[in-house]
Amino acid sequence: MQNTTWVPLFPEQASTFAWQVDALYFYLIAVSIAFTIPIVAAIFFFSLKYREKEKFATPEEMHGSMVLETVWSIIPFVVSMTIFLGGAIVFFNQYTPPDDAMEIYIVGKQWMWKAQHETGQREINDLHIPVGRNVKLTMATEDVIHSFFIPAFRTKADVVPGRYTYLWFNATKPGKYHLFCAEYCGLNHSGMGGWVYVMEQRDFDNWLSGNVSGQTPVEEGRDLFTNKLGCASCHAGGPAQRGAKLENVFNTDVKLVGGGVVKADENYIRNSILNPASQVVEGFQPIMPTFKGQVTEEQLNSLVAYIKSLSPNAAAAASANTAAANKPVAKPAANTAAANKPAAKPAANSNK
Ligand code: HEC
Ligand SMILES: [Cu+2]
Repeated sequence: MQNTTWVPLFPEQASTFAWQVDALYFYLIAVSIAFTIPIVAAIFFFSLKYREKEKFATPEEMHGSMVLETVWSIIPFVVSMTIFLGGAIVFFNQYTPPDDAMEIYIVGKQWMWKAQHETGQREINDLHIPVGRNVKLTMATEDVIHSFFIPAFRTKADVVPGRYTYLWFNATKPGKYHLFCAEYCGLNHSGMGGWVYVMEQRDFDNWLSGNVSGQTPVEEGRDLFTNKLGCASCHAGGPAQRGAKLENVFNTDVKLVGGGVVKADENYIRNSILNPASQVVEGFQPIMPTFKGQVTEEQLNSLVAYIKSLSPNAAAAASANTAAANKPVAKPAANTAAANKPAAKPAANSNK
């Protein structure tokens, strides 16, 4: 079955998560049915069996049953734990982007989705991605809360003002899939959507090279950093600089004035640029001006990409992994199972 699914009314299953989410969903329905039917049956049965047969009858005294109580405590406990475990495993997997993922920056805005690839290509309301690769979206919004939703991938994440949120997926079949905004965001909310194009790696490479790209995010970030925003006047590098060291800072623990320690991830860098006084690096004065209101979300993405590129170790590790992941995948099914270790149930893949 290529363009339909095994369940009527359901969108196609086109990512490694899809069958897991569906399986969990049907499990919940099965559990609900398994409890509802006996309960309703018991209501009818008992209301008939114990209906009033004579006026003012005195019922027999009952002293409870240990066995009954134990059974009806343990069974629901086990059932609810399987729901919890299943949900937690799928959730954890969905919201922990793998390190080797190809990165794409997404900016939501009333009422469109803007995407930028690592190579610089930009697109609006379209997203081209290769099949069988881990793709990580780093998402921000220029205005209100939006929510990035690809039903066929069974994944969704809110895009929240003032911070980055992430989404990742691994598409399993080439095709064209709906992309929506799933958080009511004003007048044209319903029009805020488009298409995700999942392509064979070769077609994707062609698409990338066939599309004019401006500067890559890293190049644009460097330009902003050294020329347009004057960050380099304090962060030029070397011992004499007034600003904190930015080289090799990404993904390390940074000590802050006041004793805290934070991990220098994308949200930290973003916050350092917009609210520098809120997290001051140990040993420095809070002299860095805020750049709030002076940079767009897209420029922020570029600055973050540039600062990440100053940590070649973190970056090299990532790109080595990317190169490995680049190789055509011979057996997508095997890949799928490996990518979803905890819940890998190859049998469920056979529904494709
Ligand atoms: C007036 C000098 C000055 C300018 C201009 C400046 N910074 Fe800073 N920056 C600092 C100082 C001082 C610190 C360390 C204290 C702090 O955390 O606020 C810092 C800290 C940082 C940090 C956290 C670094 C770490 O090691 O944890 C980042 C990221 C950063 N700056 C980025 C930028 C960017 C991007 C720009 C340009 C948009 C910029 N800075 C412009 C002085 C400056
Ligand atoms: Cu929206």
